[in-house]
Amino acid sequence: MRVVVIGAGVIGLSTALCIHERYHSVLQPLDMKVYADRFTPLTTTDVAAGLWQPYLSYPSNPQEADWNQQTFDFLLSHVHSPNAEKMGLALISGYNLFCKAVPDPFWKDTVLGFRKLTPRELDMFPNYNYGWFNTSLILEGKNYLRWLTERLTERGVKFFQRKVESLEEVARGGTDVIINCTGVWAGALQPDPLLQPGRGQIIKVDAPWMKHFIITHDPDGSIYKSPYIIPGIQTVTLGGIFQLGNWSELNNIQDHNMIWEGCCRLEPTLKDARIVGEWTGFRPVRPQIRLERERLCVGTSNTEVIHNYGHGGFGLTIHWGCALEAAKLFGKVLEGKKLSVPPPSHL
Ligand SMILES: Cc1cc2nc3c(=O)[nH]c(=O)nc-3n(C[C@H](O)[C@H](O)[C@H](O)COP(=O)(O)OP(=O)(O)OC[C@H]3O[C@@H](n4cnc5c(N)ncnc54)[C@H](O)[C@@H]3O)c2cc1C
Ligand SMILES: *[C@@H]1O[C@H](CO)[C@@H](O)[C@H](O)[C@H]1NC(C)=O
Ligand SMILES: *[C@@H]1O[C@H](CO)[C@@H](O)[C@H](O)[C@H]1NC(C)=O
Ligand SMILES: CC(=O)N[C@H]1CO[C@H](CO)[C@@H](O)[C@@H]1O
Repeated sequence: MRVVVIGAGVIGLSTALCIHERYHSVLQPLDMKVYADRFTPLTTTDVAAGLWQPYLSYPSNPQEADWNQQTFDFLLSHVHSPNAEKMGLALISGYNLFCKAVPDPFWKDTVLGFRKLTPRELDMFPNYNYGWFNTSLILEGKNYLRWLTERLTERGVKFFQRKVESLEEVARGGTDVIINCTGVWAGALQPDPLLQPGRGQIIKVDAPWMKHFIITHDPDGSIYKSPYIIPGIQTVTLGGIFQLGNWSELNNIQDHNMIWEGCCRLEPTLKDARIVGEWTGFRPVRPQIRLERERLCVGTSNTEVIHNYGHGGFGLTIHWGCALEAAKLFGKVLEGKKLSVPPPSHL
């Protein structure tokens, strides 16, 4: 069985690992390759703050709520393992701030200790008068991609730096299953009018005294367009930019000033923080994640494609649930190819 995974962000590498873990013992040999034109530290995943945090509104596909929950449970089960530090995984608590009362989010029972802010807590944030406190998880993309790469390398998975021009070219190479995890660039391989870039820009600072995340929410309800501060393992991410449809990969000075001034207003001690770096990235925005099978007929070859892209501003938050779903689809492909495989008991 020859499998090619396109994409080396969190979605590609976690899907590759999940499928390899579940099927390598029943498929001898399982020849898996990862093709990508960018690897860590140059992917969108490396730009993300890595907070476990769905959007506030219930997803239009209810399965996405389950995939978020499965990812939180998977990560929580690892948070006290000896691997957690290498994975870039840690507990983190913090504040969500609003200008007016809002309904509780659908994930309030997923995170730990969700509650509304008290008047004394709100006194710390003069421009806001409603909010939540909870404990969640941080999963830093850079560490996590390195960790996933090590696990895959141990399993004999091979990595190739190349740009895939078409799925057909990969199919002609004699691939049985292509797993398509190309993020915001998926549209270049197969036009997808539903997929758009949600441009973000972030500043990373050295501010080890910041121990809580602080996320403000725009009164008009649009997500990540107002200041947020998210401490990671080494540095703190400052952001608040979300521009739909903008493909500019350059850091912009107006955006820089908006982030810096907004975050310093929220947390004046940041004025003294040293800037470590600044990055721009594109959230793969889509009304729903595309996670489905498609058969590709090229000449005589019969290649199956499993698509897994369009994870917006919550790819780290939802990745493991999606990897589990992709592994289920992979099992169905095997059944279709009459490689009848007993379903692994833990799926
Ligand atoms: C500023 C910002 C902050 C964010 N913060 C968070 C957060 O706190 N929490 C959270 O959960 N999410 C966050 N996100 C969202 C998260 O980063 C994305 O949802 C996630 O990284 C998407 O992962 P991916 O693997 O699909 O894409 P990517 O990481 O972009 O990986 C795509 C891969 O596909 C490869 N590829 C694409 N096309 C081709 C091709 N034709 N040939 C070969 N290779 C190809 C690329 O080279 C790359 O390896 C944030 C995003 C941004 C921009
Ligand atoms: C891969 O997915 C992208 C979107 O993710 C899509 O545009 C592209 O057509 C897919 N490639 C293949 C070969 O299916
Ligand atoms: C896109 O972003 C760039 C960089 O921030 C900016 O200069 C440009 O005006 C933006 N374009 C649109 C259409 O928003
Ligand atoms: C623990 C945690 O932070 N959970 C949630 C708390 O609130 C933020 C703000 O939205 C959410 O993103 C987190 O998922």
